[in-house]
Amino acid sequence: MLQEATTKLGACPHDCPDTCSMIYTVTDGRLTEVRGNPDHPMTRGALCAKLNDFDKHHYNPDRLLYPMRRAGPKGSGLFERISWTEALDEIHRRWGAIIETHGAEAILPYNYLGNEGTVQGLTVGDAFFNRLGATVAEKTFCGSGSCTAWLLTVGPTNGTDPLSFAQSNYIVIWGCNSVSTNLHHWHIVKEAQRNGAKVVVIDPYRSRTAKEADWHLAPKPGTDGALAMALIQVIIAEGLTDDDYIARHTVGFEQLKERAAPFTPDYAAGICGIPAEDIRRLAREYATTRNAALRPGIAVERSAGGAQALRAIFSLPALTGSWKDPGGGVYQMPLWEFPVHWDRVCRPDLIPEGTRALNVLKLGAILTGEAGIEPGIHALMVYNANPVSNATETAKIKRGLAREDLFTVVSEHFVTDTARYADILLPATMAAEHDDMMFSWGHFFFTLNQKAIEPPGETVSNAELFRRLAKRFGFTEPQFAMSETELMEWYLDWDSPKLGGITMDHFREHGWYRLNLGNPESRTPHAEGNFPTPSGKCEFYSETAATTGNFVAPPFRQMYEQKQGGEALDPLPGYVPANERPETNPAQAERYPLNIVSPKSHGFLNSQYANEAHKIARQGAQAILINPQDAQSREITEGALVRVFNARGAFHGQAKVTEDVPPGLVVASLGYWHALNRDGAVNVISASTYGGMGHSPTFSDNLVEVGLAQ
Ligand SMILES: Nc1nc2c(c(=O)[nH]1)N[C@H]1C(S)=C(S)[C@@H](COP(=O)(O)OP(=O)(O)OC[C@H]3O[C@@H](n4cnc5c(=O)[nH]c(N)nc54)[C@H](O)[C@@H]3O)O[C@H]1N2
Ligand SMILES: Nc1nc2c(c(=O)[nH]1)N[C@H]1C(S)=C(S)[C@@H](COP(=O)(O)OP(=O)(O)OC[C@H]3O[C@@H](n4cnc5c(=O)[nH]c(N)nc54)[C@H](O)[C@@H]3O)O[C@H]1N2
Ligand code: SF4
Ligand SMILES: [Mo]
Repeated sequence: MLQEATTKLGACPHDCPDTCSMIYTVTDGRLTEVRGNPDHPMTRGALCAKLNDFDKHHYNPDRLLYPMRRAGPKGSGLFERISWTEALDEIHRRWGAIIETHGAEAILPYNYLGNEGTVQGLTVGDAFFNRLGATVAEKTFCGSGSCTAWLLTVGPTNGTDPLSFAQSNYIVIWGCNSVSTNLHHWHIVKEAQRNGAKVVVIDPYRSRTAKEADWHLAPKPGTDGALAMALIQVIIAEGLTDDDYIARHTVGFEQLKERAAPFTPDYAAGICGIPAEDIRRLAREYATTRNAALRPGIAVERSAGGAQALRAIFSLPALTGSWKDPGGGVYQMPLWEFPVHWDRVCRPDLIPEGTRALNVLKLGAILTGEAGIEPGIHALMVYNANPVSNATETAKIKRGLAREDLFTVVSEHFVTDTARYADILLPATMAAEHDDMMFSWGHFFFTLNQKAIEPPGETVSNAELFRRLAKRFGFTEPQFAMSETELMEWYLDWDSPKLGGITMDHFREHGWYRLNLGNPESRTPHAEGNFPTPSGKCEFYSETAATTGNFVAPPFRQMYEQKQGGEALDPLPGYVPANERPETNPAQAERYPLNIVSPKSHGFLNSQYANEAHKIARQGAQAILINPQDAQSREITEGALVRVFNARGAFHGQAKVTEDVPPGLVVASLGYWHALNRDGAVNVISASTYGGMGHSPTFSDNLVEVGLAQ
């Protein structure tokens, strides 16, 4: 007999700014429907194309359901089933021997944002690995450069509320493909557009979002700094500044003015490729329209000068006084004001004194020994992450993973490109099978995810995985025995006024809570300055940049304040040329003349869903977008199989010959699996070089050549 359907409140687990509130329907113990929560002011009852059949994802027959041990050569994908006891025993034995011979720092945890929950996400294993004494992994794939730039300029503020964009009259979306990557904000932008707001998109190619804009401006990738400095130059030179705001709430105006002076529109046009007249018009329109908002995406940081460009962009609203307007200011990554006790989550106090930190953007060099570190890495544990798809220089990572003397543990939903190299594979639960509390980097809501169904097979949540490991290693700190619900209770700062006195009961009843940060319709957090910087002002000139120097912001090097700074940074924003552009690196461009950008796909979530036939069918095979001029000179026709390559590697895709990309640029979206492609995927060509700040990646700062496949 069929039972009545019941519902539970869910939250999307993905690394997506929208963090949707969901409703799980369960019938007869089975997840039968997942839909958007209609009560949630951002979700508004709708999920995106990736998640609208999320229930089916849970029942994918390819799911990893049991612990496995490798039963073939590394990378072969051949495994045999073992028990949890065998798996934990083997991990305990192998790690124990490595610790004895090489020290615990020879163990490297590699986790990222496969799940971004407070309990199951980026930080879930930190306390355990800190207690073990493993190398601390610095993970700066996403947002690190923008966050360093944000903290230096305006401090740890949430900035503008995405919901406030309903009040905006002028919206600049800068390096963000909102239609695909921030859909629930895009709805608000469209609403403002219908009410008369002008929507400007700044993107090197005609993205889905650019196609829906009122005005698309296409800078060459990695040249945003020149454009932003020119906007500052025009605003100052033409007297469009809010002098009272500048005098009361900013530091370093005179120095910024001097820095910007050479960036006339004509000069900047020569660098970024946008006509001078358009630069002037953008500056004038932005500065003279009240309620003018900026939405920079993550993509801007992905070049040598990305973070410096962002500091210039973050300076704009303080020059024009747009922070005074509801629907003015900047919507960046509003994660700073979530009241979470990150020190309890990560337990930095457990890190043995002097333990090294390694940045895993360099994973290939670390694993192959090229990085020359001592002790080398002998054990790797990957969870919430798929570096072979998503990290840089991935051919090198594969070579490192193939090392016979490397003991690799991977916790996963599927046998991904990375999981194929595991010595031990551990099966992980999906969202409807465990509890979690989501914070957000795209809005001001905490969202509860309730376990709705029993985990299939022998899958366990990440929190349970680390409970089991801690027990096997004999760790007795109370945290290692806490349930998911106990962890949430302990992690959240319930006394914070931002939580308005609520308890867990509120979440159980409603599913979400909006932080007490003011009404989005009238909210102007920096109308009177109040920037949480050392000076309390918006810092065009940052003393911290000069004295403390470069740093990696809390989310990316565990959630605690960075203690020491790095190399000195420029105290002012500015333009820093890209590493790999024909103008800045002519020698390399001789062999590899085209720039490549590799943004997010519409149909996958990073590498997730890219193994599901119906999702691939909708997204299409790996496409290489190329301008007709570049295609013609290479005898490439529409649909031809092409090879994209540089000295770091090569991958294949189908040519899409289109005016959507300008000459000199190709676009290949992220996510495709090596195992399902002809060979490799886009990150085989990506450099592991750091961007200018926060050890950000440089995914938009690479040169390649494209030719017909053999
Ligand atoms: N070329 C290029 N490269 C990029 C980017 C780009 O734009 N271009 N973007 C970068 C950015 S911004 C990011 S955030 C990174 C993303 O990099 P990743 O965080 O590695 O991305 P995902 O593919 O979302 O997730 C990785 C894996 O986590 C697994 N997973 C999901 N949930 C769980 C769970 O609960 N438990 C366990 N154990 N595993 C789970 C999934 O099955 C998936 O295989 O990629 C970066 N790489
Ligand atoms: N559908 C979907 N949604 C996602 C994800 C996904 O994989 N798929 N991933 C999630 C994650 S982890 C993240 S970080 C966000 C990222 O979301 P976004 O910030 O939107 O990042 P991207 O889609 O990588 O790039 C956005 C646009 O920036 C452009 N761009 C690239 N380089 C430059 C540059 O140098 N300057 C300028 N001005 N523009 C540039 C690209 O052409 C692209 O159209 O999306 C999240 N949402
Ligand atoms: S991926 Fe983003 S838009 Fe899609 S359901 Fe999840 S949070 Fe919402
Ligand atoms: Mo990301």
